[in-house]
Amino acid sequence: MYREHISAYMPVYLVMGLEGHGGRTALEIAREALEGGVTILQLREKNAPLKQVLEQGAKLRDLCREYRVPFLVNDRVDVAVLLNADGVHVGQDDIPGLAARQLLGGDKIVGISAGSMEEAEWAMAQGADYLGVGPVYATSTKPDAGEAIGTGLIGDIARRWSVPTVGIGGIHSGNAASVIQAGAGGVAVVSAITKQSNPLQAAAELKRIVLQSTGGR
Ligand code: TZP
Ligand code: MG
Repeated sequence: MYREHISAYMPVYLVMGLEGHGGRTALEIAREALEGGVTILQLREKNAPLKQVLEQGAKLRDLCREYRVPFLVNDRVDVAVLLNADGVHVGQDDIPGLAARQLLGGDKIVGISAGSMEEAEWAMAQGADYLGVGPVYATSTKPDAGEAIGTGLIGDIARRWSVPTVGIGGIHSGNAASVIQAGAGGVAVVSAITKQSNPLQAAAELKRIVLQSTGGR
């Protein structure tokens, strides 16, 4: 049901893992972020045992349901199915979008990463519901993210397709407006929310900036 309104969920896209929240639980951080106005949440957990991912993922999913925001799973279509998530986000080397959709069904969201026009073309051919474009700026959250690409690709994509996009990589309240002005429908962030002492306030500030910068779009 979220899929048909996907662009409405782009503004503040929270990407988070289960660990590394400075003594706080992922669930606590997520609740505050949702309270602050996060519009979609992606569980991106690369290390934890699957048992833990399923247990904690179910709690995050229920929390997202409470706040009526889509809950997505990074990479793992099997985990998304088991958790009855609202969709997946996959990279260029993960399960292809069309295959993910085959497993998930037509009402689920399939988001795909793109760091170049060629990758965007592939993502569009794979039926992406939205594109995660980046890394826009330098980030230490994903060491293998590659060189920052800036906001140019976001504009190029917006001129070519009507697909919603989120910028990702090194985005914070100081540069979020540029990402939106370039044509993105939202900003996807990890540290700008999860690493802040007040995730609620951080999310609310990002939302204010994004909504202000989208103007009438
Ligand atoms: N994909 C491209 S950059 C990135 C991911 C998952 C990490 C973004 O993290 P941060 O902390 O918002 O820079
Ligand atoms: Mg991936």
